[in-house]
Amino acid sequence: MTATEVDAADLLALAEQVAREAGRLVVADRPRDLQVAATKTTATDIVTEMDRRSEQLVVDRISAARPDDGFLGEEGAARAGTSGVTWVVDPIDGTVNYLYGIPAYAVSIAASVDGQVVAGAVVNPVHGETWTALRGEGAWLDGQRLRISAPPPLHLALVATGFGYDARRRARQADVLGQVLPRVRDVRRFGAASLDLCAVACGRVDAYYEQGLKPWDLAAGGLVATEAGATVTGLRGRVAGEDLVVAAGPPLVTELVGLLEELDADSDPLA
Ligand code: LIP
Repeated sequence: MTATEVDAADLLALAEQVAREAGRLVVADRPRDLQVAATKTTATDIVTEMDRRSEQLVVDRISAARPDDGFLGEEGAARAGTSGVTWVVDPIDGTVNYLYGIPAYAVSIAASVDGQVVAGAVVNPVHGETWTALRGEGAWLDGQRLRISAPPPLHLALVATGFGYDARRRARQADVLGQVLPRVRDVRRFGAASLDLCAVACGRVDAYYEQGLKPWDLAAGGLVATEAGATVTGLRGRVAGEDLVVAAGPPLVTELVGLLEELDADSDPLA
C-alpha cells in the first residue's frame, strides 16, 4: 500500500480528533497531587499515569477506526500492523512541564505510510491550540494556513533548544549552547520538541535545534515545520533524527547547521 492509496486527509482528521480528545483527558483528569509513576532512562526521565492513560486512549480510538494500523508510542505502544500505516504517538510531550503544571505540553500524533510521515497533529490542550499538517498540502494553526517569513541572520535569531535526561548529554549540550549563545539573539527552552517545531512554523522562534529526539518527539511537529516552509534536517547532509534536529527557514538554517557542525553538536557522549 502506498501513501496515495491511503487518504492522508482522513488520517489527519482522525489524528486531530483523537489528539484533541487525549488533550482534554490529560487536562481534565490531571490529579491535583500528580506523582511520578515510574522513571525510564534516568531518574529525571519520568512517566506519569496520565502519559499512559493518554496513550491508551489514542491507541483505543485509532484501533477502533483503523484496526489494521500499527503503532509506535513513547509509552510502549508497539504494533506492526498490516495496513502500511503506522501511528507515531507522544501522549504527553513535555511530561516534566506537565508534572510541574507548566502549560507547555502537547499531545502529538503522526501517521506514517511506508516510513514517510504524511499527516500530523500537535495539540496544546491548555492553550487550546492545534497545529496540523498534510504532506504536500500545507500546515495550519487552528485552521489558519502557516507560511514562515524570511528569517533574520543568525546573530539576530531567536533560537529554541532542549536538553536530554542524561547528565553526560546535558553537559555536552551545555558546552554547545555556551558557544551558540553569543552568536544568536537569545535562546528559549520551552520543554517540548513538538511545540518547539510548531513554534518555528508559526514564527514564535526563528530556529530550533536539539540532540536526542525520538521519532515520537519529531514526527508530527517536523511535518508542521516542513509544510510551513522550514527546513528540518540533521547535520552533514543527514536527515533529522536522534543525532540532531535543526529546523529553520533558509538561509538561516544553513548558517545554523554550519555553526553546529563546527561545534560537533551531533557528537554523542552516550555512544
Ligand atoms: C521531551 C522533549 C524535549 C526534550 C526533553 C524530553 P518528553 O520529551 O520533547 O524536547 O528536551 O528532554 O525529551 O520526554 O516530555 O516526551
